[in-house]
Amino acid sequence: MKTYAYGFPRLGKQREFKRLIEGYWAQKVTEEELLTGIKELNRKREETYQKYVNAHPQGEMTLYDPMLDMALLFGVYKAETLDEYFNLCRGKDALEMTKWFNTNYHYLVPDFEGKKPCFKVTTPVWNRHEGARENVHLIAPFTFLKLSKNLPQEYFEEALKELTEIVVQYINEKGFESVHLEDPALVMELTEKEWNLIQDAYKSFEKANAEINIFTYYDSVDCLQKLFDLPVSGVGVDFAHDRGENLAQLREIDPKGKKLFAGVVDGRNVWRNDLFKTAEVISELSKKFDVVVTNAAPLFHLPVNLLGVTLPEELLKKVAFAEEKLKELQLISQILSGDEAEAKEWVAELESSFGEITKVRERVKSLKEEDFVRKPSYQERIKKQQEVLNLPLFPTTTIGSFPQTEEVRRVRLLYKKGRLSEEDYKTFIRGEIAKAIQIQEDLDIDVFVHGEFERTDMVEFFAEKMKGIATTGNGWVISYGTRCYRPPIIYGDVERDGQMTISEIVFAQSLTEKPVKGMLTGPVTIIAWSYVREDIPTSEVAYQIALALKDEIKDYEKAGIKIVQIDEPAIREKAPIKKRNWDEYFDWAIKSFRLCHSSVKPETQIHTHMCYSEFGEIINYIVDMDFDVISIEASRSKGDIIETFEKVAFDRQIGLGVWDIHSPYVPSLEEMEVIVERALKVIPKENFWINPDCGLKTRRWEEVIPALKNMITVARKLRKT
Ligand code: THG
Ligand code: ZN
Repeated sequence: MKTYAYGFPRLGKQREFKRLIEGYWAQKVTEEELLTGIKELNRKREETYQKYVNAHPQGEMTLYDPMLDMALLFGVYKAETLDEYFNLCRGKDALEMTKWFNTNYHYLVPDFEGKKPCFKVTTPVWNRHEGARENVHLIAPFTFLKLSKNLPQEYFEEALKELTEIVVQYINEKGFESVHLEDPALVMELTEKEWNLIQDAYKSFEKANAEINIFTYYDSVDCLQKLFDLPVSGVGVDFAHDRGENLAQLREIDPKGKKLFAGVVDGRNVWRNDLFKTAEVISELSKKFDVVVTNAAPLFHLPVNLLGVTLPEELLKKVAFAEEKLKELQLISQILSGDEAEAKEWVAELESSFGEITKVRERVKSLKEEDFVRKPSYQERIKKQQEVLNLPLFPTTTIGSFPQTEEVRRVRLLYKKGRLSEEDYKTFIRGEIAKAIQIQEDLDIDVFVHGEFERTDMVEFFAEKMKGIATTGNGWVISYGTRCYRPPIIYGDVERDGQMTISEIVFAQSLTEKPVKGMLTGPVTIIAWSYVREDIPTSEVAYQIALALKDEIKDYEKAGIKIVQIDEPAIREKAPIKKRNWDEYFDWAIKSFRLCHSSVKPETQIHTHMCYSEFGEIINYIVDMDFDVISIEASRSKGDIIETFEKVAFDRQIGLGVWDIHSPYVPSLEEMEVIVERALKVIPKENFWINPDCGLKTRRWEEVIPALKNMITVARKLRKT
């Protein structure tokens, strides 16, 4: 049985990718050092593949993002120098960034600016295909165009045809022997028209003098037979996240002589594969298909390998990161050739339960419908909240975090490494909180935050505080560009191991008369940015986390905290790719949020925050979360958001971001006022808050203070009119 793998992380075990590229940006690494360093890193990646599998793509390495590389290769943008290349990635002329399907990876969005595209083969500064001949990595034309923006509908058909032809021309000119073509957009819910366009355009692959294998992943393909009808050599499908829909179709499909790249090893979650069960499926499929065993989705959603990872011993025997996933492909192939010894050892611990079954299971089981419902109604409780809080019209606040200065980071690291005592660390954090409170007093903000100086990544912070969630120490994954995070692993029943955030919030509140917001990360976001157990339903995990947060909120109330914010920035990204699966997802996602706050006092005000601008399709679900106040991003695409709120009956309070914190630019009074004026046409002024559009941890105080000053002035002027 042949094995194949793709999408191995480019980051490097020591995060070499980040060091090289950020080093180049800081002018500490020369162009030549960067390019040789990246090539060396890629060589190591390819060596790792070769240790375990028969074949892998070539030319996968990018300097920032594969979508950008496609756009450059086929003439959508131009980059003849490295600086031109990176200007498209960051800084004021950078492309917009958005989530890659339902993952936490962000890609650069090619923008056609409403014009008719014109493609041509170019040789960009970063020639990722240099020396590549076999399984040369490309993003397929359909996915590329589908994920781009401002390509007018009337040009789509022609663009798809043209781009496909150009891709074929490129393949032939370069003399590639085989091509690895990634087409994950084929798992979206496509119209019949789209399928026709694809079939029509992809006819051009007949003219390619290379074997073309087309890979889909992250979900099932609705019309899988259509892919086997295409003039390609092989089709790759995902068996890990397809709800069984791919396998069911394959049983009926006519292979038409195509290879089946059976994606059986999960590329998105860390759990070890049930190798013998997988081998059975492969045996069955082999009767009909020429099968190649592969991963179900690119492996870059996983850390490089388990070396030096700080997980409990028992957990280590149950998980696999990217390199171990390659090993699993090898083991499946061994089983199929009758060699079972090593595979048996690998799965030996799979059945054993891990982590104790705790009382939280009972607590979740005994939940009733009324536990998800907050009483009294919003209209009644908002009056009580207003009596307690006594806020002016157009209340001002910030989202949660304040700048994480060099010093904050340095001191936190010292503490983590054990070189600073807990007491000294706490004193330092309290000092930072006190400074932040004073700054907010001086600015005369209405609702305060403590600044989150004790938190690195918000999800990792809560993971460390909760039982049943492990953190990995060095399990880094790229979120976008060179930015990384370490997803925790939710392996057991989740419970609060004592208070998590109370002491910092209460300390902050003790310094001021103004209300300080309690700050929590919601269940869906904790799940979305972690690896989650699969032995119980995700909904149950969400309710366990919600109960922990619920207890935390009770403690806030006991300590006199009057406002609690539960952030859910990931609620949109975690939604399934196919909309027909949305109701099921949003049902538990919303209920988990409601469970957090359902038993708070009427006068406790519940806020939430989400940071993206496409609310149109989810607004009705969002309303159902039953918060009192929501703050959302608006400063980039104000128009769309305001339109959305015109269409629904939205009776809650809302803070539209009047300042885009993603750039160091300090907006003027006038710019903020434009946003407010437009919004006030659809949102009653009694419901309107004034705030930035996201947390301020990536900004510097030098930008924060003047921008907040302008924000306060806007609110004051509004109150006078
Ligand atoms: N946390 C997690 N996921 C996220 C976000 C987050 N996904 C979406 C959004 N925010 C954007 N993602 C990131 C991820 C990482 C960083 C910024 C935005 C970042 N990381 C530091 C780095 O790479 O240098 C890591 C620093 C450290 O912890 O040592 O800046 O907030 N889970
Ligand atoms: Zn945000």
